[in-house]
Amino acid sequence: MRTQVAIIGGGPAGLLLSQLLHVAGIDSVVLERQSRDYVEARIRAGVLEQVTVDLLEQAGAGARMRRDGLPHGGFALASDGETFRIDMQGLTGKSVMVYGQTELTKDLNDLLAQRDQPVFEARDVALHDVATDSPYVTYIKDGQTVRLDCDFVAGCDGYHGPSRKSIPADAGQVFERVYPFGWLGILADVPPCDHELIYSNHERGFALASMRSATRSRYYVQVALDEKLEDWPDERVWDELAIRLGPSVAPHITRGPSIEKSIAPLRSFVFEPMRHGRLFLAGDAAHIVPPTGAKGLNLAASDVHYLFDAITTFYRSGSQAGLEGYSASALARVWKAERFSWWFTSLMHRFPDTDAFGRKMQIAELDYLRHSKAGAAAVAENYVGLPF
Ligand code: RFL
Ligand code: PHB
Repeated sequence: MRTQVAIIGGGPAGLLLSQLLHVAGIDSVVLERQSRDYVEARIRAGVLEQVTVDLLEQAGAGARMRRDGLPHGGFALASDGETFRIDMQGLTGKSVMVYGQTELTKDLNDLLAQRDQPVFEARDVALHDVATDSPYVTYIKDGQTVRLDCDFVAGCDGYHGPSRKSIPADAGQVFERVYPFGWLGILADVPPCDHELIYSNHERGFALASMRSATRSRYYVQVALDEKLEDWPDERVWDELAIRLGPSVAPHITRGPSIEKSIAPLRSFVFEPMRHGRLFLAGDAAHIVPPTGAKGLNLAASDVHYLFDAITTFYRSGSQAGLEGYSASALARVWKAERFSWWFTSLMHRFPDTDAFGRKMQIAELDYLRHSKAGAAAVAENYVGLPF
């Protein structure tokens, strides 16, 4: 088989890239290890930046998001139960869209299905000769080994996929920070406690009130890394949320049975460069952010923006300039989102070594953001997403 762009991974990055290329008349094949049901059931991100919304529109995948997504012009920060609002719309003129990653994935999969893509349950995907002008990918489908020749390989296979691992160790550098806690997330079919998100710094640890729709809520609490899900029956999660979100929010929390519950560790990670020969990394394959800034999915989309531009420029004009510059352009935006996510995580969580002084610093900084328009504007500008 032959295609122009072999895309490894059918998460948001791979699906969006494939659909944008299709609209531009460029052929691609998406290889996804899991089944469609599995991919669409993974509960992850919920907040889209305007640039991500625009890219989905450009890909022709915006109709349901436009109808069902919830535009948010602000969010609340809470410090030991006292909340104040960051007015994103007023401070930046921009807003974000609350629309689940599951829904975005379904919308893109529906479009790709029209051309029999992605190839689901593609096993043992391996990359070959990516440092040459004739790269290819092999995989096993229904017991048969398939060879897929291509011009370019897009590594969109997430943190654990084979693409980044196929780059020789001496051809790249890893930058990493692992945080000493995780997030326990709960999804429930109950109305959200507020019309906007609430990020809370509490002495018992961080909590977040989020949502997927007017009838579906998503909440998180910071937990120690050795915590087990069995020790967190739903009632305990609701009790903890009520304490950490504070007395002004607690009465508005509607409890209900969880339809999903999981613990995710927090990590900052960047692999540089994001290109090796004809292999281009995009999304979680190249970088991870802690979820506090809601940037992971949005960075995947912004990488795709740069990569799509570079590939279309190459096929239209033969110019390699965009391909040569891809890693540097993408990384400039990645590092700013890494910084914001690291900073917001540091501000809002309880660290095992947070002493009385450290806690006072967090409270003073939150108090500063509450009363300083300049401080709040910097938070808002990063949260809505920096320009390309
Ligand atoms: P994905 O979504 O991990 O997709 C990679 C795909 O590659 C497949 N794959 C393989 N395919 C073939 N062969 C192999 N050997 C393969 N190995 C892996 C996988 O099955 C998968 O389908 O990466 P992508 O596309 O780069 O997208 C990144 C986002 O999914 C991720 O950054 C976000 O979910 C992060 N994130 C959030 N991001 C936001 O922008 N806003 C948020 O509000 C937000 N909240 C979150 C989050 C992530 C979370 N978790 C669970 C880590 C909340 C949580 C709790
Ligand atoms: C979510 O709704 O899953 C969500 C929202 C905001 C974040 C992280 C996760 O910062």
